[in-house]
Amino acid sequence: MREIINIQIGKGGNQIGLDFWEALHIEHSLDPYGDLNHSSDYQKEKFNVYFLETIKGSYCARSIQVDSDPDFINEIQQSYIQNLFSQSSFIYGNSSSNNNFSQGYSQLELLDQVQEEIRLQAEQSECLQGFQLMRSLGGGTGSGYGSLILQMLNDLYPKNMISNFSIFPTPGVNDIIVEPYNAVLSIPGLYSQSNFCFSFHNGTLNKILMKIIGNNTPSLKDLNTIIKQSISGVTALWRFPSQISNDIRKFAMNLVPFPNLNYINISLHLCITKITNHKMK
Ligand SMILES: Nc1nc2c(ncn2[C@@H]2O[C@H](COP(=O)(O)OP(=O)(O)OP(=O)(O)O)[C@@H](O)[C@H]2O)c(=O)[nH]1
Ligand SMILES: [Mg+2]
Repeated sequence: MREIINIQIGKGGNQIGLDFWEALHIEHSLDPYGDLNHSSDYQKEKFNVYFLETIKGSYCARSIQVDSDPDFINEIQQSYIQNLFSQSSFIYGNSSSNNNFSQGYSQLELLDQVQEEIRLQAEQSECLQGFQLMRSLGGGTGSGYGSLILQMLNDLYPKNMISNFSIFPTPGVNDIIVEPYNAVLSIPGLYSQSNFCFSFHNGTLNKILMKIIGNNTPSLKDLNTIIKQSISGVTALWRFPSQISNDIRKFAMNLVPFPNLNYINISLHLCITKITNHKMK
C-alpha cells in the first residue's frame, strides 16, 4: 500500500487537520474509536493510505500534530475523534512563536521528537509514498517551524513526495502586520523543497462566503468548511480506487509541468440550494 503521513503544524494547520480527519472518518465509515464496522469494499480498498491498523485491530490516523504551544493540541485531545490519534503523535512545546518566523525556525528542541515520530510511522508503512504538510503561513510556528520540518524531510526522506496545504494570510483580514513577512520567508521552501502546494487564501475564502454563500460575517470555522471540502476532494483520488492521479507522484507528474510551477489551484463546485417559499394559491 502507498501510505501518506500527514503532519499538521501550528494552530491553523491543526485546525484544518482536525476538520480533515473528521471528514475522512465519515467518508470511510470508520467510527470515532477507530473501528471499521459498516464500510464497503470500496471504502476499504485504499484505506491504509491514511490509516494504520493497530495491534488491537482498530485503526489510527497516520498523522503527527505539532505546535509550539499546547492550547489547540489539548482541544484535539478532547475532541470526539481523539481516539483516532496515537498518544505519541501529539508533540508540543510550552510557548507560542509569537507570529515570528525566526522564533519558529529556531525551535530545535521539538525537532528530535518530531523526527522520531516520523521514523516510527514511516517504519509502520509498507511502502511510504510521502508526506503532506498542513499549516498556516502567517503564524510563527506554521511558517518557521514548518520550514524547519520541510528541510528535515528533504534531508532524511529525499525520495519521498511532499505535498503542502498552506493557508496564506491576507493583509486587512488579520490584525498582525508581520504575517505577510512570515509567508514570504516560507515561500522558497514551498517550491524548492516540496513537490506541490495547494494554497488557500483567507481573503478569497471570505469573499466566497460573503458573495456566493451570503454569509456576511464569516468566521474561521466557516472558512475551514470550504478548506475541508477542498482537501477531502483532492485527496479522494489517493484514498479511493481511481484511474488517474491515484498517488501523489502521478498527481505531480500530471499537474506540475515544471518544478517551480508547483502551486495548484483547487476549484470547488459549491452546491447552493435556494429555498424559495411558494405561496399556495
Ligand atoms: N482559514 C484559517 N486560518 C487560520 C486558522 N487559524 C489561524 N488561521 C490564520 O493563521 C494565521 C495565524 O497563524 P496560527 O496558525 O494561529 O499561528 P501558529 O502557526 O500557531 O504560530 P504562532 O501562534 O505564532 O506560534 C492568521 O493569518 C490566521 O488568520 C483557521 O482555523 N482557519
Ligand atoms: Mg499558535
